Amino acid sequence: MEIQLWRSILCPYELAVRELMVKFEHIIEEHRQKDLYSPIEQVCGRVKTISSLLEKMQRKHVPMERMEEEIEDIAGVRLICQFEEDIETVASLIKKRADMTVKSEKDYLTHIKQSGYRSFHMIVYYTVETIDGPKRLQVEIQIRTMAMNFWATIEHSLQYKYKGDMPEHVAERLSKAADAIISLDKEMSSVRTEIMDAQISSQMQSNLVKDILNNIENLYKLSNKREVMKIQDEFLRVYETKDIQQLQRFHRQLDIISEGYRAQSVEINI
Ligand code: 0O2
Repeated sequence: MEIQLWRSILCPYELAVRELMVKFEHIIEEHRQKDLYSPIEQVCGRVKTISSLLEKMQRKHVPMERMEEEIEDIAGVRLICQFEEDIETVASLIKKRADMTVKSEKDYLTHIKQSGYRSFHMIVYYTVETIDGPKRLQVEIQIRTMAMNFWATIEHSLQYKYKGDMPEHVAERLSKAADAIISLDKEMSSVRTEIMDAQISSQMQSNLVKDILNNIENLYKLSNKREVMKIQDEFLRVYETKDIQQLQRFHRQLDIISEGYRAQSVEINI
C-alpha cells in the first residue's frame, strides 16, 4: 500500500478525533460555565500510528481490506476523570448522545486485566462529513481516572521498552503500583464531596469575578469614570475578603447599577 493511500484512509479518523475532542471539551466548558462539577477533567485523542496499526494487524492476523472493520481503535479518544464514580456518569452521557452509537463496551474496572490495567472502554460509531460524503467509522473511547491514566501511561512505555518480554521484577513492581492506584482512587473517592465542593466554589468565584469585571468594563463606557473607579476599588476590597457571599452581594448590587445605566442609555438613544 502506498503512503498516499494511508493518508487518505486515516484522514477521516483525524477529523473524527478532532471533532470528538472539541465536543467533549465543550462538555467540560458547559459544566464550568454553569458552576457545575464536570465529570470529565481532561480530554486527549490520537489516531493510531501506521507502525502501531501494522503491528496490531499482524498480531491479530487482520488483512488490509478488513482493517477498518476489525481494528476498532484506529481513532482513540481518552476521557480522564477525577474520581472513579465519574466514569459511569461519563459512560451514560455518551450513551445518551445522538451523534454516536455504542457498538460495545469493555469494563476493565470490574474485570482488571492481568497486567493490572484498569479503564472503561467503549467502541462507538461516529459519522464524519468528508468531500466524498458521510463516512461512519469506529472510535475507541477510553474512560479512566487520572490515577489509572498515570499507571497505564507508565506501563505502556515499559511494554514498548521490553516488547512483550517484561522482566519479572518490573512486572511485580507494576502490579504493586496498580494496587496502590486502586487504594489511591478509593481514598480520593472518600473525600470526593469535599473536593467537589471546593472546586465548585472556586469555579463560582472565578465566574463571579469574570462577570463583575465585565460589568465594570461596560459601566466604564457608559457612566462617570470617577464613579466606576470607586466601584472598582470597592470590588478589590470585597475580593480581598475572599468571602464568596460578599462577592455575590456585590455582584447583585452591581447588576442593579448596570441595569439603571442600561435603561438610561436606552432612553438617551431614543
Ligand atoms: P495504543 O498505543 O494505545 O494504540 P489488544 O488486543 O489488547 O491490543 P484490543 O483487543 O483492541 O487490544 O482492545 P483493548 O483490550 O480494549 O485495548 C485497546 C487499547 O487499550 C490498547 O491499545 C491500549 O491503549 C489500552 N490497553 C489495553 N490493555 C492495556 C494494558 O494492559 N496496559 C496499557 N497500558 N494499556 C492497555 P493498543 O493498541 O495496545 O495501544
